[in-house]
Amino acid sequence: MAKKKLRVGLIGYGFMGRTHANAYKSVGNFFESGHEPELTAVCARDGTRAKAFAEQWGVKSVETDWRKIVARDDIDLIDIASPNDTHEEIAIAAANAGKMVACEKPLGRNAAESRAMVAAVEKAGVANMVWYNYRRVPAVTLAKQLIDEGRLGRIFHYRAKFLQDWTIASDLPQGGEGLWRLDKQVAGSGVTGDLLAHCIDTAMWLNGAIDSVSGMTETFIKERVHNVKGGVQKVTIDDASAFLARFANGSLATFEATRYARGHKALYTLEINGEHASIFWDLHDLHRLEFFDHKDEGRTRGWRSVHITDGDHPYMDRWWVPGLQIGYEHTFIHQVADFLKGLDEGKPAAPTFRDALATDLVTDAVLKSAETGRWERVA
Ligand code: SOE
Repeated sequence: MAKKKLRVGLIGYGFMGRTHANAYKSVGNFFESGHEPELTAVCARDGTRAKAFAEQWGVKSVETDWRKIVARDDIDLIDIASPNDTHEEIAIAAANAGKMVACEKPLGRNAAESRAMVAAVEKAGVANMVWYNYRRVPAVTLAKQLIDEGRLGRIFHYRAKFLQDWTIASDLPQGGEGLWRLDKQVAGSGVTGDLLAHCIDTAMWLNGAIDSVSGMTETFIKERVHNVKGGVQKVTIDDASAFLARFANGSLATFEATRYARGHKALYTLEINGEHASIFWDLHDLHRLEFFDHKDEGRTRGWRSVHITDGDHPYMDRWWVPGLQIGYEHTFIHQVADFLKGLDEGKPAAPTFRDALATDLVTDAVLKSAETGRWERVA
């Protein structure tokens, strides 16, 4: 059967642009679908570098103005992999032009921006998704299956952290390429929107809605040279952010993210303690799920370290042979595969813009609580 082309216009060619391009190119080799992505255009302000990206990744054409790519008739999906301050305007224009929209996380710099984006895609009735890729780590997807099957029973605790150490140097500038995550005007917030947003998305997927939060943030380096504005400027992002939370299901949670945990590069861990069983997962060892089941026979009961590489594990029947693991880039391939499946079946692929708005409502509440010093309800 002839496949329907999904002509992608990719905006942004940085780290995330590469993960997305790789996913579109690889997905068809491993997952069947009636839709076949084609990298039709890439857009970036620097035409020479956009051209180099296009040559490397086999993208058919190059634009330097995102409005042109949105206006093109030969594009079905606009994929936004550019810095956070561009998401809202591009997503709304794309939806208004009737395009499907995929957007890097966080959806908006704050929930107000995300709300406007949700309204635009829902009004236009176009397919949409946000790249919260860690849901598609097979071990994390398996955790979701186990929870949904009731294997953990009532959940008491959720614990997540995302630790990095790349901004400790006080002479690291803020702003511009590779460093816009340090510039609040562009990023919206620091680690709250960049790292905790991942933890929150996974947490709400696994354990339901978050009702209220009590947060604290800190900016350890108060001033940095600004690559775009010039001179030494105040740093206004949060370098570290931690919060307590109450979930709607009555469970309690702690969340922590920082870029000042010397020695940790991307240590995203989560632990869930239920009445019957507990789960622990660590991004540095992403193909393992640690599982403790109290129902096991007492004398040999203990934490099992399950190697999530067998054919009956989520997504793994599409890859190599049992025992051989996959990695970070595969989470993006899985996300495209699920998006294509959604198109085949006429169903939305999660997380949609609306799902990602829920995350931004939590990050807004965390930042507000850090300011007020009070518990805040999630709007
Ligand atoms: C920040 O360093 C970052 O690249 C995030 O922006 C990504 O979302 C995360 O997956 C890895 O870390």
